[in-house]
Order: sequence, then structure tokens, then C-alpha cells
Amino acid sequence: MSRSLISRRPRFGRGASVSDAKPAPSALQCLGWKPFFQQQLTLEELSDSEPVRVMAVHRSQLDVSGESGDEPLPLALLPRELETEQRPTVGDWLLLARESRRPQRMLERSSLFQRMAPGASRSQLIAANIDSVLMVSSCNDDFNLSRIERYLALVREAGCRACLVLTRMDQCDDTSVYTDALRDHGDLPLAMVNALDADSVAPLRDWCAAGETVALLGSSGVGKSTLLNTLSDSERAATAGIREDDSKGRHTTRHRALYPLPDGGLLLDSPGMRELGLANVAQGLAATFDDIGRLAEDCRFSDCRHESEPGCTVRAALESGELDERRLRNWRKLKREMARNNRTLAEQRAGDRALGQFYRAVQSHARSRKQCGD
Ligand SMILES: Nc1nc2c(ncn2[C@@H]2O[C@H](COP(=O)(O)OP(=O)(O)OP(=O)(O)O)[C@@H](O)[C@H]2O)c(=O)[nH]1
Ligand SMILES: [Mg+2]
Ligand SMILES: [Zn+2]
Repeated sequence: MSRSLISRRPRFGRGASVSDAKPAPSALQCLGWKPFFQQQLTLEELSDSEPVRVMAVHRSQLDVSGESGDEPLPLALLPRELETEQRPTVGDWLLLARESRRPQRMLERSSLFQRMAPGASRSQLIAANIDSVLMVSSCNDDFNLSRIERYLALVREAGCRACLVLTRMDQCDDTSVYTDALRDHGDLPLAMVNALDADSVAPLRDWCAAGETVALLGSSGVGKSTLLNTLSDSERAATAGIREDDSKGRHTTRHRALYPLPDGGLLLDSPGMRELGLANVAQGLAATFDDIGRLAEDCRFSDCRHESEPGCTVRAALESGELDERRLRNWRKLKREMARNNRTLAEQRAGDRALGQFYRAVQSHARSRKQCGD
């Protein structure tokens, strides 16, 4: 990770007069430091510790960055028995003791992205303290409205702003296929771009302004790393061509990492995720499918399942063509998936608690035997 891009600019921009210039963002602000985090510090912490941001998570260390630059932080310095949500992930802010550089605590997050870990019964953290998400898809076979709705549920649950970016506009003869398909998402900002072209991606720069942390989310091969390279005007990340037959990518990016942009924003590049299982996203789902929620309010029965009940306004909207069948199917599918995953996580937590109690009981029994000289 290059330190040089985290600008330590003078307080006033070059050439500007002292009276009209806005103070340039500090190094910490360029890393996404905001009043929300500042307010969490006690006076003692302000003097004795230094906030650093987690830029990448590796097997045995974190890459962190702060006012003193980049440094590795061995994971062995963190408490061992942290629950999943308490473990630092990319984007988290930690306080390090100024002298010893030991981690003191993690700051409360402004947002958190997580998914059900593929093939496991646990959730997996993706990133924290993200302001906006660029949901990336391409003008080709990758485009899938149901997947976009899945991403949206996650992004809205986290309370982040969302923008849909469709790459490969340069290879597409008729973009109306995509704009027509998105008619139910009229309030979702949309950018159609050639990710290889700096002018074409210029509208995305507003999203990545100084101090903003922006995550790129999308399948492998849609051009996430290409966008990072073009927006940062350098070859920060490796990219590779997609398969000709099905437009699928080759999982080129292997690690999630935050990259500082020359203008002071931060971009999170991630590996393309094959699965993005949803759990605990009730609000995000309601916001993504608010039209169905509004229709359901007028159903005759408050527990209407919108199947064959009389007076069902959801089915009526389906029959009149006002509501798309695919959208209703996807809403049902995501709700079922979330309910199933919520149950799995609740059982997992109960199991963890029972195991914790068991271990504590064994430890205290062993201690008391030792004290008795057994
Ligand atoms: N013509 C054209 N090619 C693009 C565009 N966006 C991406 N590409 C190409 O698509 C290929 C895949 O891009 P990547 O940036 O590696 O995709 P990614 O989303 O980072 O993929 P993973 O790292 O595997 O998740 C590269 O060969 C890019 O040059 C675009 O808008 N137009
Ligand atoms: Mg990539
Ligand atoms: Zn109904």
C-alpha cells in the first residue's frame, strides 16, 4: 500500500488566499475520519492514543493506516476470544497506544456489511464504516435484476447510499435493454460507463470525494479493479479478461483492501463474491421492495400470504401487470432465505453461549481443585 497517496496537504490549498480557502482535509480525514468517530474518544484517549484505519486484513496481520503512515498490526495483539462482529474488518477504526502501538479498542461503526459465510452457519464480515456502495454489473450476461435487489437489501440495511454502475457500455449497442429493465428502480442512481475510460467514469468521482469511503460490490469480471485503476489513475490492482462464452470473470482479486484515491476518497476493492447470503436485513428488504409492502397493506387479511386469499391487492397488481412476477418471486425468495439464515445464526449463538458457559465451568472447577492442592 503506497503511503504517498494519502496526502498530507498544507492547511490551505496552493495559490488560495488565507481568507477564501477552505482548510484542506487532514491525513485522517482523507482516511475517512469523521465527527462520528471523533466524538467517541475520551480526553485521555485523545492524548494517549492514535486512531488508525484497517486497510486490509491478512491471515496473521492487519494493514492499518493513520497519521503516522502505514504499519502492520499483528493479529496476535488482539484479544483471542472475540465474537465475529467484534473482530476488526476492513474499514474499521482502531485506537493504538501512541508509544507501544498496541490496540486499545475498536470504535463504534457507522455501518457494517456482512453476509452468511458460504457453506457455513456463521456470518462473515465484509467491511465497516462504508458511506456509499457502487454496485457494479456489466452490460452483458452478468446483468441480473434479482442479484441487484439482493445487493440493495444489504446496502440499505447498512444505511449506505447506493449507485448502480453498469460497465462495458462501450461494448453495448442498445443500452435501453438495461434502462427498461430498471424501470422499477427509478430512484436508484445509475451510471453507465466504460470502466477503462477516465472521462466516462468521471461522474463516479462525486461519490468518491475527499473523506468518503466507497465500496465496489459485484461479481467477478464486472470491472471493479478496472474502476479502481481508472479512478486512481494508476495500476493499483491486477485485472484479467473474462471468459468469452459466458462473460464470467476469473476471480482475479483475492483480498479485500481499501485504496486511498488521489482526491482524498477511499475505494474498497473486493474479490467477486459468488454468494451473498442474506441475514438480519429486514429493514433493507422492506426498503428495497417498498412497493410490495405498500400493496400488501391494502390486502383484506393482515396475514395475507398473497397466494389465493380473496381481496389480495398484491395478486391483483400482478394480474394487472402493475407488479412484475419476477420481482414478487425474488422478494419471497429473499425473505425465506433471510428467515432461514436468521434461525441458523440464532441457533449458532445459543450453541456458542452454551459452549462458553461449559468452558468457564471447567476452568473454574480446575482452579478450585488447584487451590485445594489436588
Ligand atoms: N471494454 C471494456 N472492458 C472492461 C470494462 N470494465 C472492465 N473491463 C475488462 O474486464 C476484465 C475484468 O475486469 P476486472 O477489473 O479484472 O474485474 P473485477 O470485477 O475486478 O473481477 P474480480 O477481481 O475477478 O472480482 C478486464 O479485462 C477489464 O479490462 C469496460 O467498461 N469496458
Ligand atoms: Mg478485481
Ligand atoms: Zn395479499
